[in-house]
Amino acid sequence: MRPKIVIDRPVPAEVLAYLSQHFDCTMWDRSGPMSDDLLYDALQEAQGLVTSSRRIDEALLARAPKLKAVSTISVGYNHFDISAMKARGIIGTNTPNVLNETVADLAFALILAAARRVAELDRYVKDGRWRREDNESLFGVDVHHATLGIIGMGRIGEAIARRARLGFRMDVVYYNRGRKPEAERELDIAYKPMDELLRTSDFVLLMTPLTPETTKLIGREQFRLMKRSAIFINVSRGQTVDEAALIEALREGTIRGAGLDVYENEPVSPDNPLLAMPNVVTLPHIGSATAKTRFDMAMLAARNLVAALSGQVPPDLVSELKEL
Ligand code: 8YV
Repeated sequence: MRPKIVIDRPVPAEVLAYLSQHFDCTMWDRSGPMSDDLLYDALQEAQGLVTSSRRIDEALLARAPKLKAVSTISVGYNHFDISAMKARGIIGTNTPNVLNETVADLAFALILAAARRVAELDRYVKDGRWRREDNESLFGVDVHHATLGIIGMGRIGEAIARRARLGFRMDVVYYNRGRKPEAERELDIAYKPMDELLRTSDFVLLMTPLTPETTKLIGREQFRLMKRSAIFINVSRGQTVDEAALIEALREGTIRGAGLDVYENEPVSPDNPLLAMPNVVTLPHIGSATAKTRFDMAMLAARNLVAALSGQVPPDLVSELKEL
């Protein structure tokens, strides 16, 4: 009998067809999330789960007695409770690399939009408020030749740095848990201690995975170190920032503006003060969201699950679960 798996969100037909060659698949194909109760029912007999952001903790694992592997369609796996998964011997996989360039593009969209006030001025034109030819009140700040500070120099960080150096002739400094000598040489970027990066950057960009060490990494103290002209960009996870401190920093003019793809709570609440600030560009967590990249991520997640359930080491086994 073929193993049963659950896919708790719609995936492209080609990906489902591939999975169906190997497994008996139950896929949630409606819009909106699959409820916990329906998922728990489906998980009774399942050996595998494909998801993208569902919390994989003891509460879920206790309802999934036959589960062996969870494959997430995301590079981030902060929704994996690693110790709960380890305790039950559950394998976890993610989808690194296929999204690097796509997320780097989006990071630059936020940098440019925040610096040149693209979203705010789009509204200005469409509202019919453009009356004079030129107007100082519409001026922005330069991106080219400015200093970009990247916190988190992984593969996406490198793709952002490459765009900044080659395309915009920016100075790029970075902070990371460990230094990256190869990236420093290849991209001509410089490592800086965090405080120095915060003090000297025109754009501070957060691209770090969410871990206990990076939770609220940027708070009131860090915003105070930044230039008053600094623009803060977050394409990592909302919880890496103290959102109340960010709101305060923007309100009080401690920094100039922000470009955000992620929030403490998602979907962001319509009454979140960030949404009413003209100097903040807000996107709905779409870093990797192009049709091609989302397809590639879903297919990679499928391949990871096929490997995991056929007794091979999946290509993208998450490192903390490697010694299982
Ligand atoms: C995912 C992401 O699409 O890969 C990640 O870590 O943040 C996104 O690309 C998102 O997790 C889907 O919920």
